[in-house]
Amino acid sequence: MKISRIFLLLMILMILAQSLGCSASPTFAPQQQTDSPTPKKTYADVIIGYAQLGAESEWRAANTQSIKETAEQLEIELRFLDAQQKQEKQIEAVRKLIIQKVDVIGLSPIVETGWEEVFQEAKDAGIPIILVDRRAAVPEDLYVTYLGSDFLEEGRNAARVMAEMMNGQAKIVELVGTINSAPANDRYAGFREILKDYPGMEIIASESGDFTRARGKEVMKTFLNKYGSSITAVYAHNDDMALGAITAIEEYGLRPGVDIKIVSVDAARGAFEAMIAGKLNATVECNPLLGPQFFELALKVVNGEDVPKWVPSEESIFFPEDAAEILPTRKY
Ligand code: GYE
Repeated sequence: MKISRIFLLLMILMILAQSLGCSASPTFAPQQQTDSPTPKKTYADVIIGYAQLGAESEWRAANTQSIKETAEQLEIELRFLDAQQKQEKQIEAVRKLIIQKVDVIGLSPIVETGWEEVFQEAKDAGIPIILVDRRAAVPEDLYVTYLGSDFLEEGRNAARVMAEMMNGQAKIVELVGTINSAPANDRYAGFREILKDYPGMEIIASESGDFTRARGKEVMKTFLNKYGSSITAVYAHNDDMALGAITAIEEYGLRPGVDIKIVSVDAARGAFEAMIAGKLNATVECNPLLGPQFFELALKVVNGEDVPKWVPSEESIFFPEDAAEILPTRKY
């Protein structure tokens, strides 16, 4: 029958038209855009965890303050934990932050080794790790980036300035930082690398003062009891130990900065005050104000942006002649 054929044809045409998307009754469902980028996260969207190693020095106090202050300014939710200078506590802190499902974990590893297991746990949980201030000896895929100083160069610079002020002749005692920490390892190695070219510069004793003023003083006291006034120079891996050594030298009856020359690392305010008083001869800068760069990196990482594997901080060296002028401008 003609009419039923026409009807059938019309039906087929309608079904075809619908399947091609030309429906007579349009729907208003939003179109799916497959190529639209996911919106970028802002500081308000992230929770950042930080496992600080402790509060051993002026440098560390400034570093902690920089991280906390920056988080406040940027209104970031920061979970800050302090490991009181114990690796077990710092590992525990990282685990706590993993459980809390923070977006990024920042940490300054107290020592270089022993991190693989807990970093792997963070990786398995999908939480990126940013190393701040100190490196860890782990495969590169276990952390996204390292933000911090060139400690080897700091050690080299300390040797260069000491060789110059001692005219290449010295009996040096060395106050080493925390054993097996990245800054102690590199400041030790960098110093020796330059000293190879100065046969008159002799390291007569080297011991750890754990980056603290109290230990620096104690160790210097034992050096003085053993070597007395044959010591002509002190190389301290940080200002706090140098300040401890200054007290020990004074108590021993010698003049720090005059009878025994002292070079240290950090360039914290206490070092400037000691230089103004003529008791310290140079300090090699190591910048602790890493908060702003850290959070900037953290947000980039959360948003999947590329970051370099190492972001070095810019640093210089300071001497007593400029100390009074520079001190008021120092932020730590
Ligand atoms: O030099 C020292 C601190 O890791 C660079 O640690 C830091 C060092 C700093 O205790 O004062």
